[in-house]
Amino acid sequence: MPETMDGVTTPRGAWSAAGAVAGVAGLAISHAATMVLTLRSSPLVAVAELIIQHVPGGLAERAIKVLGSNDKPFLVVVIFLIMMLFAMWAGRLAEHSWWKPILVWVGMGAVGLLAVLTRFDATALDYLPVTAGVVTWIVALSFLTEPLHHVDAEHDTQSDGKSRRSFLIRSGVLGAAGIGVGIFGQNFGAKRRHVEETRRLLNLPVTDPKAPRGTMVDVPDMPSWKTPTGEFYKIHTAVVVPTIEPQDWSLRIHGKVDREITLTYQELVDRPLIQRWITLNCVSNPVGGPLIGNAWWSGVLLADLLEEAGVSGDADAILQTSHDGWTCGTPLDMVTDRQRHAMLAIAMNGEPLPIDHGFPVRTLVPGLYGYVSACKWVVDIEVTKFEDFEAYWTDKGWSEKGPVKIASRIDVPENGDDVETGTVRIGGHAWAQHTGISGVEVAVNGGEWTRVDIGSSPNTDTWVQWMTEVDLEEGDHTVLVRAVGSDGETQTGVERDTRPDGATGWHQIEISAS
Ligand SMILES: Nc1nc2c(c(=O)[nH]1)N[C@H]1C(S)=C(S)[C@@H](COP(=O)(O)O)O[C@H]1N2
Ligand SMILES: [Mo]
Repeated sequence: MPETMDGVTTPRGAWSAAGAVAGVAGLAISHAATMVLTLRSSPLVAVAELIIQHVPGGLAERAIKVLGSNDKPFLVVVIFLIMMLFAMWAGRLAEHSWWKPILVWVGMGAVGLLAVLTRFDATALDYLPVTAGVVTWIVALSFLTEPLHHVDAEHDTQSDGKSRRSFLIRSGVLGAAGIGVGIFGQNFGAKRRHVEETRRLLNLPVTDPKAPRGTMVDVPDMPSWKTPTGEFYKIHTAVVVPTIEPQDWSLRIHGKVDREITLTYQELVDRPLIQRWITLNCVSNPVGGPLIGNAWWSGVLLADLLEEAGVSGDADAILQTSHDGWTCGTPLDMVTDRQRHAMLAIAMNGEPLPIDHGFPVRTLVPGLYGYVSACKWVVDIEVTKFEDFEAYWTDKGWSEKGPVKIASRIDVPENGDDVETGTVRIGGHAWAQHTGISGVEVAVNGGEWTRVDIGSSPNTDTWVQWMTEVDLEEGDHTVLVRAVGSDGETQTGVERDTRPDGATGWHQIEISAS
């Protein structure tokens, strides 16, 4: 084909070029996604690692001899070039078929997925960069080749010139966008890595005690009373969580106060610290659900800071704002009450807060659901009135106030489990933060409510574990649990949805004994 396109050699070449540009764009996106999510390595590198892992020893040795320590970068470049060949092939296939290129992209994606998911440190997020890359490939190729479909290679007409120009412009835009996103991802990832490093090097004067004696009941497979940080549930609206260097953090306390306060991280850490066991839970936790955790938190008493600021008489709320713009409103009397121990937390289980749990500083108010109190990455506290603002979730149909409702859960056995007939140990948790739990009752197969053993708790702000033994004959059985608060209130069996202010109802499991 003798004809040339401006800059691109032949129409055939244009289809290949479209494939190559789409290929690079997809790789850039997957790299950006990898960096933003701070996963260890991009899918391309994972493929290289997969190959290295399965290459016969002798061959690997020879490669190392020839290439020295460049063997890995070399492999990555080779894989990149092979992918480019496939990408160009996909581009050429697009001339006559819309689905054949998709098969090529999905095939490459499948290899990438295999590589990232078979790594020993694979996480649930690892499929995201691959998916983002494949989607980009498919969309970018159809975007690029759309003008090419209007080019008539045999007869050069004026409209051909337009289509070609359109193709070149699209390639340029897409290529630049891909590179831009790649660089953003790279920088962002580097920033998170840097904050991660600062966090790791922080030496805070905090402790990390074991669960106090008597808190744990003796039931095999019970989750521990103290939730390991890595297992603590996470809820936030931010797609990309804030990464804040402690030296860049400050908190402004203002509004209806006598003296506005601005605190730096160092000033906060230098203040007297309090440390407490506190159970935090989410208003969206369904009956029996997992959105609850118990940790050892270290921080500064909010009541002290608010006293220094001097709150004015007609205020009834604080409006907290996070670095990412998320907001929540908390009753003022609960954060000025010293006995409630509302705090600006800097550490969780003896370590600086993990980034995902609000590093460097988050709020905790025992007895309130997270959505009205536990502001992560908190940077602003305004003393104000409830009637003067709408917070993030209250604006979306959730209740303005969110006191924790008394609740209980069966952890062992799990719903649907098969157990052996005879004596079966059953265990779980019960909570009513800042009120406390005085008892837990269990009913088997619709029988009478029976009091069971409960573990101890260091304060009323934590959950308690409970356990009992029941005799089960062969067949299906149901177990129900309910808690009794230290205020005498028995947990209601009336079933309510999580919205607007927290679920109610008894947790029930069905198990079968054989
Ligand atoms: N900045 C910010 N803070 C937030 C949220 C959020 O979306 N953004 N979610 C809240 C909700 S709904 C809960 S239940 C808790 C969860 O805290 P965790 O992720 O540390 O378990 O954080 C609260 N603080
Ligand atoms: Mo929540």
